[in-house]
Amino acid sequence: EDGYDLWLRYRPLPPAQMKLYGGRASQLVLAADTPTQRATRDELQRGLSGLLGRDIPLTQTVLHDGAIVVGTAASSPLIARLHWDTRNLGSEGYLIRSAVIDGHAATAIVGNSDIGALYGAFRFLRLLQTGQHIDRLDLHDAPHLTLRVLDHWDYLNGQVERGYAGASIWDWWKLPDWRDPRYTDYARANASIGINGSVLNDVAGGATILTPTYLQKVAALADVFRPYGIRVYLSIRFSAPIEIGGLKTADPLDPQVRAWWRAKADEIYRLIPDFGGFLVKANSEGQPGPADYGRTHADGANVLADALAPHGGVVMWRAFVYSQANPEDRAKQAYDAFKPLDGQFRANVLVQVKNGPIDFQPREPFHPLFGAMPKTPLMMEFEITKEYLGFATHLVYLGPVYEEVLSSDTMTHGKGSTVAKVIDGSLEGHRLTGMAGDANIGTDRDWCGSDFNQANWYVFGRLAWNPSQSSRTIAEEWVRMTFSNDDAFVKPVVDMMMGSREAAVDYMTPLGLVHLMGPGHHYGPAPWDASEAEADWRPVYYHRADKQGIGFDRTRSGSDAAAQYAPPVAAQFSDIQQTPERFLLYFHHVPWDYRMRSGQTLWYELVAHYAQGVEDVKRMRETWRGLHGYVDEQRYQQTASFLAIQEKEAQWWRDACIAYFQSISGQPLPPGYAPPEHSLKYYQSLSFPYVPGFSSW
Ligand code: BDP
Repeated sequence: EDGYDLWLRYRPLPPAQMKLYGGRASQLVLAADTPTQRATRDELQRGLSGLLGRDIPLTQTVLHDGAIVVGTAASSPLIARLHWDTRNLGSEGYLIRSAVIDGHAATAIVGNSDIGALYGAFRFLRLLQTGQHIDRLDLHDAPHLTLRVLDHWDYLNGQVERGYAGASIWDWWKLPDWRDPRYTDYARANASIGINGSVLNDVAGGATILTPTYLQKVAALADVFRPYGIRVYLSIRFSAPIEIGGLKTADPLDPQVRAWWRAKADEIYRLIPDFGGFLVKANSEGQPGPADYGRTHADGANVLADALAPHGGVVMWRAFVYSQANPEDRAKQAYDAFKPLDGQFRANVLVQVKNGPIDFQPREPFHPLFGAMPKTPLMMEFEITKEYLGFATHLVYLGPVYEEVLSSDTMTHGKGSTVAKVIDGSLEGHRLTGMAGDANIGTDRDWCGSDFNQANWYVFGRLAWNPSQSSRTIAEEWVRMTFSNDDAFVKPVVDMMMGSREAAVDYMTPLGLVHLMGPGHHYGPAPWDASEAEADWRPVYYHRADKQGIGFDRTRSGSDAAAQYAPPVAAQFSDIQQTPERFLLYFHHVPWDYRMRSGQTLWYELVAHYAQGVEDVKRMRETWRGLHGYVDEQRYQQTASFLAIQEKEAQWWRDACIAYFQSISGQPLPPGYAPPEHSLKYYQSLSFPYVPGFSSW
């Protein structure tokens, strides 16, 4: 097994389960008139025949017990006759119910739209894949967010920025004529977890994607995705009116520029009537933007919004901005730039905010913009690709990262004002809502660079559907579908996944440290590094270690970034006693001999966390070794080898960081902790000329 099938493996179930389900899957009754209905039929046939080991006949009517009746009241007279109330399902929800139809026991999978029925079909298959009972079903579900989108950081030349799973899966050269079957499998996988949008190109790409030639290619992909309920979106370059439009300016208030964007939007919608809209990275890390003309982010977003509005498109305008001219505290800048603009964006603009204020670190507090812009729909941006978390090989399940942020309490409307409620619109009454994930997909056979990285794509989609779910439950689902339903396998693997993020935090950036990674490529430890041209790209800028202590003072005596949170949260983060230790060095500069809650000194605890991270990875290896018999050889070996790499690199992180911080603190190693294997000089001398996913090589 090479992992290509993802969680849609559909291998034969154990005989006992097959028997249990057999009587409940005797025939399929559905219409196959539209592309989505045919996709639904194909998936159910593929899934049921795979899982149950026999073909399930398609019929027009219910002939005997065990029929699966699928569709909408409009597509199926049988469903229409049930007269079920489906109003709470919206346009993408579904219900699955055991019922008597034409005198026979049957299962009905019902949506208000073909897409709802398709989502229901995937859910029904998941029930079988995860070993659930299906004889007395009565469940319904509908997405909590409107836009559930993958952002591909793919360049048109095939490179994927921060991609560790091969090249871009979009073959722009052969499009639009050759539609690789992989595009359909991509759409199936996304639909199976409810993802309904795909931004095809990198936020830092050029304007070529908007030329007529490329729009034809984009339209071909949109055609492949449409039956699966997935819309395409494009990242645009703000200066496109100059680069491909021949204008002298891209000033968003210039009438010619406005007209250019309107005409461009009209052109796109002629080719792609359900085009989703634009994603924009502007005035960030060298990208052009409205500030080049003295205009605001709202001015920039609104010119695009006005062009898209007649067609129903949206703008996803990123808040990931920081000005390198003023690096006092990068963590404060997005809030400072965007908070004053609340209320100035058009109704079809979402401001897309990264989960934390720095940049997808192993751990950061939630972004202070959540809850701070009540008049503006804020869209969550998570990173699925593991840019700061060991690239392809380290086993780090990101569910806990996402869950930790989504369940954080912004306190902006009192207790219970979680980030999840900000982004699902319930806190501030927004109907337009969304979540974006920076994809980890490439041309590798297993799509994501490792089997376990697939879980991060999976959990992103499931949380975008409903951000209040538990990441443990989702991990368990994924393990059952991807590997095995055997509880003796599932439990230890889920435990291993759930602990994996904390392990990585411990061996990379414990106690609230951030951004200690190698400069530029972000691989491996480099806490000593001060080589970057920009102050706020240097690890030393973030940890601020000196003879006295370590950490970034973000209280009133420092940058006061803590004050950007709602008062109760600000008070907590400003008070060293109340700050959770996991964020200690993010908010405070702390003396090495500071007494931690354990009674030990900060220095002692720092070393202990680094050592713990390595121990955890050793335990993960042992766990996996104990599960050899449950997994096919190919996937077993890959994970085993990758865990060996992870252990080696966790040790490297531990040793390099301890060697460096010891050189600053001058403190002896606590008793019982082995000294680093090599000298600090050795770790500092390592170099990595070719690192995947890093655009400047
Ligand atoms: C950072 C990446 C950089 C991205 C940037 C972004 O290092 O490659 O372009 O985020 O999100 O995490 O725009």
